[in-house]
Amino acid sequence: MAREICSLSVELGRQIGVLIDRSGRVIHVIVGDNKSILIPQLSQVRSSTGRLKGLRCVHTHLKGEDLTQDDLMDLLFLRLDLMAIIKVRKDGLPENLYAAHLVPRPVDGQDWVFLPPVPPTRQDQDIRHLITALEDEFSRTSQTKKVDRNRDRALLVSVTTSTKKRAGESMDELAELVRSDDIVVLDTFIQRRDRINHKFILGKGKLGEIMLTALRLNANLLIFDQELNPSQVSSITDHTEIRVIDRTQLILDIFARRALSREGKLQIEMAQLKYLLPRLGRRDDALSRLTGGIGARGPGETKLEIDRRRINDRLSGLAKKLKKVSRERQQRRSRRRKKNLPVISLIGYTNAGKSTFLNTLTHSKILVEDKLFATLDPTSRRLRFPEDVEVIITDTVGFIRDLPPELLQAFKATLEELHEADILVHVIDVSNNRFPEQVRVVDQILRNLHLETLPCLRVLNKIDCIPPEYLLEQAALYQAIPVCALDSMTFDPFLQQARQLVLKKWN
Ligand SMILES: Nc1nc2c(ncn2[C@@H]2O[C@H](COP(=O)(O)OP(=O)(O)OP(=O)(O)O)[C@@H](O)[C@H]2O)c(=O)[nH]1
Ligand SMILES: [Mg+2]
Repeated sequence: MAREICSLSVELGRQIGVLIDRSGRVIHVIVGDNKSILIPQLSQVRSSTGRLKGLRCVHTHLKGEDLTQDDLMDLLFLRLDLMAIIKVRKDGLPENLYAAHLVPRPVDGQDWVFLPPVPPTRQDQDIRHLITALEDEFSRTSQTKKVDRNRDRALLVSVTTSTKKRAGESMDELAELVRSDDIVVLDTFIQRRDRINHKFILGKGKLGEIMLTALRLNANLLIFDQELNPSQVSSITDHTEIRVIDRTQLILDIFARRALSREGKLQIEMAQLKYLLPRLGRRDDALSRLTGGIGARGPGETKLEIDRRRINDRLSGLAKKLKKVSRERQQRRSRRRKKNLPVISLIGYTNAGKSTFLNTLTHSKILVEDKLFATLDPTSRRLRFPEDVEVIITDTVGFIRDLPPELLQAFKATLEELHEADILVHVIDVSNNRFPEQVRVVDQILRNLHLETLPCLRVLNKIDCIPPEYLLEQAALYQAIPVCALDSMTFDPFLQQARQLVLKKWN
């Protein structure tokens, strides 16, 4: 076969390449120009269950050049079993075959090794043995990081203009979010830049480094700390097949997993679709490149338009259902109002301890977890203060920095319920070293929701985890009441102040 390809290649003056699977079958033929070939997206090609793609690329080089940097990048980005070139002589006959493959550990500082040149006819058997051995070696080297195969395994990436300290803190929070979504974190990369490129989120060199780590640690997901635009996403997915998501999608995913109430589920589906809609454009691109635009289309209508219309239909359907559900909620709420009790709403950054506080205050058993966004559905309980003042106390969804606007919009109805509160109690996790930033974020969200005029009591929670001197200092600084939400013995100062505020507002 090599002979035919070489003579055709010379005749056309173009490189010709073939993708060969492990049983030796040619599954794709590529015709390039005189200097390069462009390997198509292979995401739909299922050819191996191993770490490598299960495909090798063999192509012609017409001017006697060695494997190029681009060839090696393709080898890496597409996780090819092998990248090989055949140098073709002027008379159209094959010279030798030159090949390179990836290695689990760098050899002499290189991430790939070159095989000695061989006549092209003599490759097949040896190469198959070589690839089997390579797969074995790759899986053996990552045994040290044994992880559950069913869980996603991610590399976290931050490309940022902010300071090292802030980038690190933000990365820590991203890791907590990732953990809350039941994903394993394998490694993190922080790339600081003077400016962010709006087309390419990462340079090819850095992307190469990340892909190599992904291959060696067996990661299947890249999660970016920054929201990515469609062009930045495709600047990665055009070259590699690894899944890419950003922080917003991660938060949406956590919410989708955790929503229990019908209203919550509707709200999240809406937020996810709204996030998806402007990002559809590029997807169709990739799709039509793969399918050649055949199938799944009505006359005169592109696949993209159909998807858009479906999503828009679904969105208006959701909006209707939501309206109905929130009417029902309002009826419930006005029934509660008739009981004429003051309402205290607990608010605060996610994981601050709001639900724990409510549980201990009212002897309830709302789900409490050391995960972000444990609570999505608002819950109310009655609470009797000393001397028989009775109130309703409600728990809400936690806040977070850079809350996706789609999500804020979707939860607007739930959050608007906060307007009914007589008093807000802002629960702060003083044991978290990022808490000052978290307080700022919560105050800002309250302003955005026009809730800043409500009386608000600040509570410093988790005081069991910090030294007393530090607590004194911070309580004075934030004019906040210390509590340990796990221990009702610490609640007296809070109960007294809350009671006073209620009586003042209520009489
Ligand atoms: N040590 C200590 N841990 C606490 C305290 N209060 C809450 N926690 C822990 O903090 C974690 C989060 O508590 P939650 O009550 O779920 O926090 P939340 O504010 O409701 O969080 P979201 O619902 O996710 O917004 C849990 O692991 C709690 O056990 C406290 O006073 N001391
Ligand atoms: Mg909660």
